[in-house]
Amino acid sequence: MSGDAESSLVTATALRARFARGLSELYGREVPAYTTLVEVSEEVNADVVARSDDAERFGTIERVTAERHGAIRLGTPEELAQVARIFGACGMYPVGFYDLREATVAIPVVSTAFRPIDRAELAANPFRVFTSLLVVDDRRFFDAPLEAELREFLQARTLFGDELLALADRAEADGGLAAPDADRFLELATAAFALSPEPVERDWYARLEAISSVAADIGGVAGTHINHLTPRVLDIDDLYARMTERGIEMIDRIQGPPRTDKPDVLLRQTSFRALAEPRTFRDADGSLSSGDLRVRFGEVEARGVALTPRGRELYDAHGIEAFPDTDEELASQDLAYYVRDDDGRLSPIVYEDFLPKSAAGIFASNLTSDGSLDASQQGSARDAAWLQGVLGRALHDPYALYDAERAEM
Ligand code: OOG
Ligand code: NI
Repeated sequence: MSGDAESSLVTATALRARFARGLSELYGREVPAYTTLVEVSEEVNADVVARSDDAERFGTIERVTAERHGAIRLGTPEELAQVARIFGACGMYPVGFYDLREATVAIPVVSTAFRPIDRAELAANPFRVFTSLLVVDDRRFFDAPLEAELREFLQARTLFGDELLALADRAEADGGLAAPDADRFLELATAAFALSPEPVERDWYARLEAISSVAADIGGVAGTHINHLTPRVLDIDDLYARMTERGIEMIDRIQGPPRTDKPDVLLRQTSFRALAEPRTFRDADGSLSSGDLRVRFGEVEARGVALTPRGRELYDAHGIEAFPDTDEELASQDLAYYVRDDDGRLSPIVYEDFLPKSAAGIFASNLTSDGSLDASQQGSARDAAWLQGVLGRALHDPYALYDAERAEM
């Protein structure tokens, strides 16, 4: 390819930034309370920047202002492999394996997060999508006849069309797309995550919902959709207070480490309750009627320094109280990841991933029913190797990425 053609390509980095913006506009139209959340987040961030000298220690304000994570939920391995190609076009690769079936309130999914994996790309735009896959053969949730029905329903739908996938593959092979193709790719990719206007089969949805509302949200509807889109905030306690002041009902707590005077670690998240969204239902006699579903909500997060395996072990066993008070100690005790900047000061490596406990808490806080689970049955085996096979591409280990980043500097 000639230099000119190459330089006129819309790069993966640009596609990712535009994709995040496109989804943000879509979600803002669909869930107006999200727009309020973004506005309040921007107010909080501006105030933190105005009052604090080291507001940008976990990333530039430009990065943080544009930063979002999305959550989507899929039904089949094929759908997951396809979405990996779409995200791959945007320079987002699968990182980490999360088994939410092991949570206190078990959710019948396994998950990964698609995100950029190198420092420059994260700095340019860190858009990430927590992506969950329903485990249809987990007998604790679905008996054999229901599994068969689920499979049939899921096989019959197409989430990502051929044109979209062909553009995604071309983008990934060439490192970008020519401008008109980029526009078309982004139009199709964004539309694939819009709420489907297809009527929801009322009885089918209700049967799944009795088992798990997440199962119903995946296997009970014709399309996938953004479940939530999460802005990043520099002071989540302040955000929580301001949202509550505005009369928005938040979940009862902030998930993750409590606030302390120590360096911020990992990830803190909170959300507002899912809102009723009008949907069309099809009843058993074929007639259409309107109703609503509560599955989509607003979440916000604050990010701190990434912990090493040793730091994570300490955190899981003893909580944040067991941590030392300074960056120097966190670094010298190999509890958290840092690099040294040109002046020899420690600069934290931001935690770019998710916390299974918080993820389960976020899922659980928005479940409409407790669901039901047959604990006498065996869960089906799923692990990172299985997921990597489904994805057909490397599933990155988050610690390996943080280690490499630390070693590079
Ligand atoms: C994903 C829940 C996990 C997070 O921020 O931990 C998540 C979902 O609700 O589909 O997004
Ligand atoms: Ni989330």
